Amino acid sequence: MLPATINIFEKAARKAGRILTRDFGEIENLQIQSKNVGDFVTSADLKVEQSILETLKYYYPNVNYLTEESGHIKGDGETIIIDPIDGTSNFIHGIPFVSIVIAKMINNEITDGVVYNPILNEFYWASLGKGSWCNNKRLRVSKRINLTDCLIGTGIPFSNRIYEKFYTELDNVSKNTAGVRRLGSAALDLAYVAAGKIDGFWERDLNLWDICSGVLLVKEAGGKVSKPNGDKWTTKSRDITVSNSLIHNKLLENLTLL
Ligand code: 2AM
Ligand code: CA
Repeated sequence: MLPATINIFEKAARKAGRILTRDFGEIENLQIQSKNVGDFVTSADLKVEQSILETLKYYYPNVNYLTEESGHIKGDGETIIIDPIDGTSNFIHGIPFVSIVIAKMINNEITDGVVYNPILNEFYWASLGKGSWCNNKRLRVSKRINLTDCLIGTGIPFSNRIYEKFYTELDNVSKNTAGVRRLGSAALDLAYVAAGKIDGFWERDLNLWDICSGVLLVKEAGGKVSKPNGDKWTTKSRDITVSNSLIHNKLLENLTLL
């Protein structure tokens, strides 16, 4: 049986997922605005977020809400974090690698999280101490021990500040692994590490709504989460490295040069 929180998150995600899927089929009619260079918001992001908030506020009227499109909505107690569409650029281009993210955080610890891709019908969820799952199937990270056999995900930074550093790391990781993937939704990248599809992932300058659920998915599937310099990852960290745990140190060796 699903934990009660996940049950409610699933209800909100599936309802909002129908809006996302409908608009995915009509992408030529989307209204698109640019928040920053390369950072877009569509009418679908706003509608999906409103739908999720509407469902959740019925069950959780008094919690804090931290969302990608409305920012910090004041309240007290625990916080619910929402990214209505992670992978907005993919969405705009009709590439079905997109997800809805909803997570619960208590005292700066993620306790429950979902990542839902309504186009591919993949519903990932994790709850503290209850494991990671996708559509009723328990997830485990991969068992690969040699970095040279591993497929590693990443995201290309949007900030000029870390651009050069990233290309040094990309050069290292490309030379020492079986390949690098840049899929475009950090939330799904982390879910894919939890599912053992890819063996690790790193990216810098992300927001908590991109990675909140994914961090718990990776941990509950037996993987490891840290900062790229090896320090402990916290909900305040903007940079992240995750892996199947077996290759973690080897992967970090490629990231900590600068
Ligand atoms: P989004 O699709 O919700 O915007 C891909 O590398 C990841 O980076 C996605 O999770 C994406 O989330 C996020 N992202 C997109 N634009 C960004 C920006 N300008 N700064 C930081 N992260 C961004
Ligand atoms: Ca996002």
